[in-house]
Amino acid sequence: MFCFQCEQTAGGKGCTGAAGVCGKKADTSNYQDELTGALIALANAAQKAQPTAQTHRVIIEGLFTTITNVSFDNASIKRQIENIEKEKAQFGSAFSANYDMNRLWNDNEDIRSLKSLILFGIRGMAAYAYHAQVLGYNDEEVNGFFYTALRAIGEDLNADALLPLVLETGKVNLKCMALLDQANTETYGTPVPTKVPLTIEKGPFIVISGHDLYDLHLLLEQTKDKGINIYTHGEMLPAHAYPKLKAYAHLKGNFGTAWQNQQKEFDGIPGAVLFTTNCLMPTKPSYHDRVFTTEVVAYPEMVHIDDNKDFTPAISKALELGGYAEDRRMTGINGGDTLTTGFARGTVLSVADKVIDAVKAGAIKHFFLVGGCDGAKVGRNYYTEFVQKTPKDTVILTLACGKFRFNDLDIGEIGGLPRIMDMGQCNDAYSAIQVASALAGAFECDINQLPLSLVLSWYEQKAVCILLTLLSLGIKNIYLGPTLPAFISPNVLNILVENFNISPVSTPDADLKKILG
Ligand code: FSO
Ligand code: SF4
Repeated sequence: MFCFQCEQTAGGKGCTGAAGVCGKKADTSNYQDELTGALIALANAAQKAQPTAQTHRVIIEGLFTTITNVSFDNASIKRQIENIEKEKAQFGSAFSANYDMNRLWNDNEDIRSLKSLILFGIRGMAAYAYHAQVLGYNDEEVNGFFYTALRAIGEDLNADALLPLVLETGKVNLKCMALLDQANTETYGTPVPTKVPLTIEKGPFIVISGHDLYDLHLLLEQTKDKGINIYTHGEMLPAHAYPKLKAYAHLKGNFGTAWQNQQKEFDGIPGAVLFTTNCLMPTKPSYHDRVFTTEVVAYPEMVHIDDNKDFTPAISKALELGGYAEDRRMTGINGGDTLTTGFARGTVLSVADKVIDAVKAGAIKHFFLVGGCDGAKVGRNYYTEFVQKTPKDTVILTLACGKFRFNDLDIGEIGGLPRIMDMGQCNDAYSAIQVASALAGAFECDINQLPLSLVLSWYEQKAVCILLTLLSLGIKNIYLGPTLPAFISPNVLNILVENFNISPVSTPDADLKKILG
């Protein structure tokens, strides 16, 4: 196996040998490569034909499956490869041979780096396209780009040809995040600021993790009047802010913190856990029997809820386990009892005048977007410390699961608004971009001239596509950590530094000093 797509890759270089750091076994990794090679062939075969909605679906599901911490299950990956072959066969004479991913892994390091940015970027984007699709939202440009990008990975292209495609990946991902934003808000309403308790009430409960609001909605419907409470986990936290989801009284609160703590937090949990997307970690025996997967998430011998979305197995398990005997007070990383979410573009833009006045009056000196993924590295304390050290006249916008490092902190308010504002999931980077564009418009300047700094944390491939989106918008001076991706070669890094002045995070004090002068 060879895999270097995530931040925790072995030795900061690549996972090889029997298994990856994430627990993905060598044979699973090889099947995922085979799947990707088959997708490239399908994209080639479909070039002169008319791909159907089913072809799009097969491509999107295939890419989504290979994201870190999504699938550990060879059987389901093999089924997907068969589906790709079937789809390809339909295009008859346009048959093309499957691409051997080792050609990519053994390529010149700059070509490999640029193609990896494209491949990992479209993997992340595919997850967003998937969530939009299940709500009935599709975009031809987004769908079409998956084929273009896959074909490019299989072709002999030089750096000059690949570089524009890297930025194009980011540009199309902006469209994809906009599509998902539209799907989520038109279906479930505009998020409103919402306080989310961390206490788990006594009685049966189900914890739902991941990004898919549609799955949460179906689960809420199937569990109402059953005496089961529902708690979000990880990236599902922002769901509490959507009016149509919030309306369910049994959507009670949030369980635990970010993904990398799940083996500890789910240890012996007396409730069921449903994973709708990443980030699933290998389970421990104390809770293996109560974890359920759906969509493309899969784990050997774990009950998978298929497309008919009958959550009965998880519901029965929750009832059987019965939950805690008494209400259980849980806290965030820093001891806080509640988390606040729901500061997506709708809310922030509705108070834009107030925010602009506060900036003009000097009450708000600077905005930070401290967002992205969490992970296990010790160095990630940087983000907690950074937030704690920001001056009182600054505002922290945040999104994705990295915020669990600091979202239970009370660092005060400015003009009636909390200083930490959670904009939502990673895909809600779209909201942050909309807010930044609106501020730039109000101040008649470029986004780069705003008193705004982006301090980002990455872990998996969704962070890759979002980073590419920010670069495609010409956003400069991004701080990225906890370490730079292994798949960025020194030459490609030079390009990023020269054109975008991207820099690795150093220490909170040094970076704050640099930013605030
Ligand atoms: Fe995993 Fe976290 Fe949202 Fe990342 S839960 S690590 S950018 O935030 O993607 O899925
Ligand atoms: Fe290693 Fe990350 Fe790949 Fe898992 S996803 S095998 S940890 S690089």
